[in-house]
Amino acid sequence: MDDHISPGCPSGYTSYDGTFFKAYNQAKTYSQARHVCEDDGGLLAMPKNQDLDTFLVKLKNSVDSGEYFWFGLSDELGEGEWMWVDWTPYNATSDWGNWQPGQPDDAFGAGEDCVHYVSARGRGWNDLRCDTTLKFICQLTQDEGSRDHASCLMKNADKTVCPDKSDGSDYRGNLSVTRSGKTCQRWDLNYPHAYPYYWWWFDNHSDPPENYCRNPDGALGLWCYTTDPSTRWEYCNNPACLI
Ligand SMILES: [Ca+2]
Ligand SMILES: [Ca+2]
Repeated sequence: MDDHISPGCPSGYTSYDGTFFKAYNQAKTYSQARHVCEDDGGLLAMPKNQDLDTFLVKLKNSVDSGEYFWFGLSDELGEGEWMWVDWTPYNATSDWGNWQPGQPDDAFGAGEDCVHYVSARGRGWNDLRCDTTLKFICQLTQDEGSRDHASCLMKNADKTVCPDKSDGSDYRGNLSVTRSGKTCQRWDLNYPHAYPYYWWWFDNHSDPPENYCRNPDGALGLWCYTTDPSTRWEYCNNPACLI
């Protein structure tokens, strides 16, 4: 079934403010994590302001609230010379940050040069040895990377699946992106938007509850809840065969 989905589209990314993010549920060193993000066509996530930081905390807690997650900030190249993974300099004393009290402290003999979120039991950022294995958060490169990702999802939707009904209510294809390019929220998840139609899904389908565009409620066409916290739901483009 997954054969329809092109290997060129990294899966599981969530859109926020026009950029796509994914919290990986597997532990890697900082450098290995950076490579995984690069293979997806992106970078480790960069929470450069409070709103994005708040979003990323929720995202990683929805994947695993008990673990630490790397993001893209380090002083590997020079002690105290902090740099975002896109090479933007960061001043740990004057720039906005969400450090835990007393951090960064470059503790332990070999130093601590890579930054991560602590678990939901605490809060904020801490520097840690870069060879520690932690879970991690990637982002697709702003603008181009995210635009490519949205069009990649659209292009790879299975266009051979045609609904008989013009409102798409019997559509069972794998389109999972809205008209404006936002990734759909899974029907069985309550985040970022609560009260999805998962009851409908489980009553009517034996498919796994993916994030495909559907019309469960007599709407004018296919739609989905979106993974963008600022857009609760949006219509999807009807499959080409419906037009
Ligand atoms: Ca350091
Ligand atoms: Ca530390």
